Amino acid sequence: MITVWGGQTSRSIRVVWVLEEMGLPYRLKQVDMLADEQDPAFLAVNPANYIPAIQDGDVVMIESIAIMEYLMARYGPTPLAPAPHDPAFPAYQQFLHLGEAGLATLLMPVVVSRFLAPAAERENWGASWCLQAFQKRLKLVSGRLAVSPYLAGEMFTAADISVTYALNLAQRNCGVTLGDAEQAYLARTTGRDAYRRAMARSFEGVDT
Ligand SMILES: N[C@@H](CCC(=O)N[C@@H](CS)C(=O)NCC(=O)O)C(=O)O
Repeated sequence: MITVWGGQTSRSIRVVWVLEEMGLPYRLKQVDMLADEQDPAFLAVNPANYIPAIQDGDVVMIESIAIMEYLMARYGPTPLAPAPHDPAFPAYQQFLHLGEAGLATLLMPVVVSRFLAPAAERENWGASWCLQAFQKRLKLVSGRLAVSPYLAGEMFTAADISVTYALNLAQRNCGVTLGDAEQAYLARTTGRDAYRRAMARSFEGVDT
């Protein structure tokens, strides 16, 4: 059984969403990243103390996109991951990684400045720069959605799972206003049954 260590509104939703799309059994353990003390069992899995992480038999993995790629490769094939010879593959690969490396990562300084920094440090140059860089890179998503319903093309893939998390985070916690095309796109991706199940599981509580 795959164990996912995650949190309710964290990047673990990407992992749980992939598991739900693929119909794989898993159990979910909630980690409170703001707690003063962390569960030693979790720290044994990820001594760097961040989520998501998975345990699958002897395999331990950290980093949401890497975990998604592992699950799709180990338990696929799945339409979530187009094969390398598929014409959709280059765009798939690009947007799968853009979602974290190019978008969500830039939002972390914005989130911690807004919600965790001392009042005097909330408005800071670094966080403003990150937000501007995010807006610039968002043009890649908007341009793609102007010509296709999903980021890899006609079909929903894991690239959409990756980028949907980043767009939701931007809207929810960073004051970013998305355009009509991006809103319609989010309605398409988050309207999927597997997303609804993943959200329900993530908010359900702790699996033993
Ligand atoms: N690049 C990592 C980012 C992970 C990350 O930033 N996780 C957040 C929750 S969504 C976290 O645990 N933050 C607390 C920390 O880093 O101390 C991934 O995609 O998994």
